[in-house]
Amino acid sequence: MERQVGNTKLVLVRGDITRQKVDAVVNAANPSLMGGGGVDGAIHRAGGPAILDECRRIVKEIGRLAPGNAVATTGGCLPASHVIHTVGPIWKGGGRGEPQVLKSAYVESLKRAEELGCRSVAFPSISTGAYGYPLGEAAREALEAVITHLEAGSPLEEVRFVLFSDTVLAAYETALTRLKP
Ligand code: AR6
Repeated sequence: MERQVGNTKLVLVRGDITRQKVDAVVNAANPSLMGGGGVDGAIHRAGGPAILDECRRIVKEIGRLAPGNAVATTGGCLPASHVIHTVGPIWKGGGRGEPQVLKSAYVESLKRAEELGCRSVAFPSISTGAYGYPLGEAAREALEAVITHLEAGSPLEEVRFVLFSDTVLAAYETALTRLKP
């Protein structure tokens, strides 16, 4: 599924984020930036040790990465030149600022991509695996945040959501269909 938002093409596909030929891929990391399971594990495995080396340097400099923030490293051996590491919220029922933190994770990641001069960026479905955010709600927050940011004007040509299963893709397609054009 695709939708034009301002100057940017918004695309939803099923796939593996480590294989995307885009300028930057976003990692659903944790505050330690030292790797983990899910998409984080896949990115470090496929991208090799150069990514973790840069993460170590960043943590030395700024400490742990707060949820809702984002930092960039090399893409190592990935097809993407850059990895943007962000931390989504851990779902605790929805009353602890989870929607705001999730939106911030997307918007801060878009800002890092724009600062790097990227033309294309790929996102996974942040927080909907180990962090337990309900899929339908996360899809709506994610798309709203990205669309609002792009409508304000962005040099990005493509923002791609790379969703790991038919179920996750369907949730994002439903959420996008429900959002007004
Ligand atoms: N490509 C695209 N999506 C993927 C891939 C992949 N290769 N692998 C998994 N997913 P999760 P979170 C999907 O758990 O909920 C880590 O341990 C997955 O099916 O990766 O933000 C970190 O270190 C799901 O739809 O991220 C943190 O501790 C989505 O990616 C914690 O997990 C997100 O699932 C972050 O949890």
